[in-house]
Amino acid sequence: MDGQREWWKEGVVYQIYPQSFKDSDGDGVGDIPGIVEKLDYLDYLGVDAVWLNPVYDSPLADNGYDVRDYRAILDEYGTMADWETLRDGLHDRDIRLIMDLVVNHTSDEHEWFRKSRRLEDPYTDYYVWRDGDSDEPPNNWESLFDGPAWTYDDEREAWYLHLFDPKQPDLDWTNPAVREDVYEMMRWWLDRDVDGFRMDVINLLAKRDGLPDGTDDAAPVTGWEHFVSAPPIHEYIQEMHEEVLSRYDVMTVGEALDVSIEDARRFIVEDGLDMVFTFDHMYLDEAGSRFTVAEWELADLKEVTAKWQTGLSEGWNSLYLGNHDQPRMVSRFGDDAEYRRESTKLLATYLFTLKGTPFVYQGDELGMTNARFETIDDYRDVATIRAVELALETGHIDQFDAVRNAVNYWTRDNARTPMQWSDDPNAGFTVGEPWIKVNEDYPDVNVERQRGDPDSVLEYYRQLVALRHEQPVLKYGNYVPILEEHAEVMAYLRRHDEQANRALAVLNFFDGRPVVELPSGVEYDDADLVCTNYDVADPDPRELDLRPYEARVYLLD
Ligand code: TEU
Repeated sequence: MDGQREWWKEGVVYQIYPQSFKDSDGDGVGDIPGIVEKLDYLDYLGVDAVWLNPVYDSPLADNGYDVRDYRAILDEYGTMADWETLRDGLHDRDIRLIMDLVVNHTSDEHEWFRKSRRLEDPYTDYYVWRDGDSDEPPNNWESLFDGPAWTYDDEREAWYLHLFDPKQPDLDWTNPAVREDVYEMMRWWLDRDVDGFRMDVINLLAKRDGLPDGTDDAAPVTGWEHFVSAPPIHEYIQEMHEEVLSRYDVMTVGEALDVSIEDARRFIVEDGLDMVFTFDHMYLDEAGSRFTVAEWELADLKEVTAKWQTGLSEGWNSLYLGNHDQPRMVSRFGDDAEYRRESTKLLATYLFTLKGTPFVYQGDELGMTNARFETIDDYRDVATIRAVELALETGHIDQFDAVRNAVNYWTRDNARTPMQWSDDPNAGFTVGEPWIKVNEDYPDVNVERQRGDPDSVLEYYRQLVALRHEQPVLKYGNYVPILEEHAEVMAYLRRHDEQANRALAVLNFFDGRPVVELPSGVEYDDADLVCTNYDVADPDPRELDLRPYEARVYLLD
């Protein structure tokens, strides 16, 4: 059952990281007028919505995920009037605007926190404060950015919780006044015609009553089981729905770390979110720390794909292979050297032919790759810098070189290098000094070069966006895996229960040349090849002699 038809089930979302998209004034930092300059590019891509990473006033300790004022635009990014111009420019082109909602924490420079640490009412209990000895944190929880999740505040002479950086204190969601203030802020934006929210770490808002010590040794960080999808998280989201979301026609997608199918189902079916971002596929190459990398296995990718495609039957999936926190998808799941183009197209085909809403991260539509950072000074990401500094400090590593390759692989800065517009200096991103290194491959990989070239990754993405719009079976058809045991090829059908037409995707995930025999029992006589990343002389799907990273999509009548 697909429930109602909705625009966000039928469309494609494009994610913009404002700091790195386009700089209009030469200060080296992307900005809102820069995005406005590129509205026609978004229109040309054909996307239906933009998810804008945070543009709120912020000291940028975590690039905007540390909000100082929810109702103001960061100076470097522009003004509220610029934001309105962007919103209207998007709406004029029938593109929706999804804002980032960051309400697990604020910046420590937010007025609420400044007053809270001075014990000023009504803000005294807006954050998770605990009294105690300055040398003994209230519990053993660790921050997702390394080190303890508690910092002792000399001003208030108490500990405050921060699941991320010390400059990102966690709000106390048990306090009804906090919740009401957040809801009011959400209504404030919705009344300004935003079309929805991407909700940052939405399943971390609730902390288990009593804040017990973490005991799960296998958890990514200590305490995990007490703040990831912990009670009463579902009650909070239901309340948010009742108080805010149900009153507007909007799209929501909650970032849900380590979420189970059952919790995802509850967030969507019972609590009223439209989608969640899941992480199983983002954990496939993890080996317990940011200083190691595991090789991902196709069998595992097939397993997690099937798990969510078939497991969330009452809800709706979000589909993504990269974002501003992740390595570039082609450097991770493809081959970013010899088969950069082919493998990017292959991954894009996977993304666009599954059931759910595809999210495209800026630059992926060009096949942008991980960057090469030479020294620790090249990094900008607080998570990377903290991890390396702490490891050096504690003697866990004795020099950066020992972990350079893994750090280079994982650093969130890979996704944050400037968008590559042309082969002008700095990829046409800025005429100034960019805030972060530009990826050296820009003379080759850029919009200007790819636009209009029928073989380019960019034109391939456009074709996929259009295909998605045109073919109901790609939107609503169910996922039926085939060739499940094949070591190199992933393949599946998309099928409507009530209609005869189907789609077939065959994806060679490696650089070999597998010969594939499709299972019998499916009628291939009227197979129409609608999308592929190679010239195909013989489109008959019964004779599949695949080339490296070859992808084919057929419609079957
Ligand atoms: O991300 C949540 C999160 O846990 C990731 O940052 C994760 O730690 C990272 O992927 C390392 O693997 C969200 C935002 O997307 C991220 O940019 C913020 O830094 C974080 O929340 C805090 O707001």
